Amino acid sequence: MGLLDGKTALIFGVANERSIAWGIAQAFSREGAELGISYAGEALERRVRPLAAQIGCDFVEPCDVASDEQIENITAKAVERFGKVDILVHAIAFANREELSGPYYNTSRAGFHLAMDISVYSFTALAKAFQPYIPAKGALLTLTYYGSEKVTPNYNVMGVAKAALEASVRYLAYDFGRQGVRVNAISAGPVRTLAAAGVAGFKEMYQRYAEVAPLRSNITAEDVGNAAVFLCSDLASKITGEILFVDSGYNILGVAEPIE
Ligand code: NAD
Ligand code: 0WE
Repeated sequence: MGLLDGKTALIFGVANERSIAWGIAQAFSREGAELGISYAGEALERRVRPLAAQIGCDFVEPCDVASDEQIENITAKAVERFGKVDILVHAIAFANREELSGPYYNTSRAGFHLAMDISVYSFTALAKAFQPYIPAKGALLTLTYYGSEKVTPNYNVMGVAKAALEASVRYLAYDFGRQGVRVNAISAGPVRTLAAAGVAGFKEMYQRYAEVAPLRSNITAEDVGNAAVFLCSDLASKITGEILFVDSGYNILGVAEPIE
């Protein structure tokens, strides 16, 4: 008996085996969901297809979420294949690298728009496209980070984007509530994925996190996958519009104790 038996889930944002989306896909598969996976562009196909095969998933489709046309296409393909989509997971973010260091006030207009389009609007665009095909008891899920609430040096425009994404979760939760569909986010602690690689100061911040967080531990994509199973399963049937921290308790701290 799996927690997601009989449910169809479409997961956006698998880039490689370190992706949080991949941790979610594995956990969903373990719990009995029928899966579809979407990736950003042709270049990723040779990485993503073999991963999908590992969990017996053969619905593997590209979708650049900057394109309304590609969102329409994948919606049509998913509906043709599955007939309905119970669960949609959005694990996508992007800002130009130059926006992720130095002072926030140097953010360019174009860089601001791009970060908002890919990291925020895309969740709303997917919600809109799939709305007619998500039955009651369905769930939408996105991924956020604490830099939306408190300053994380260099996170910059992404922090502003995540604040807008979290507000989108609440507005979407209101809209979808009438059809019995829930909308939530997981706020994950730092994970060493492609999107974290090469970020100025990430390594130091990641190490310090495990020293100061209440659970004295970093988090993994598997931890996020397990929380995602809960939020998208009927166990969470009255939880919507919520931001659930999977962060070893880091966000409750007022002051980090100095390390000896
Ligand atoms: P990742 O690089 O594995 O995943 C990011 C994904 O976004 C990639 O699959 C990439 O292809 C996709 N993407 C970027 N532009 C796209 C576009 N135009 N169209 C479609 N897809 C596009 O990194 P990740 O850390 O697994 O990131 C997944 C989510 O988790 C992001 O929303 C990120 O902000 C969030 N998050 C990450 C961390 C962390 O420390 N890694 C912490 C909290 C939240
Ligand atoms: O949401 C994220 C990753 C966001 C991200 C990262 C990149 C790096 C490479 C979005 N776009 C890009 N574009 C690139 O070209 N995280 C929560 C991980 C992360 O990223 C940071 C962090 C943390 C934590 C960036 C600066 C400071 C801290």
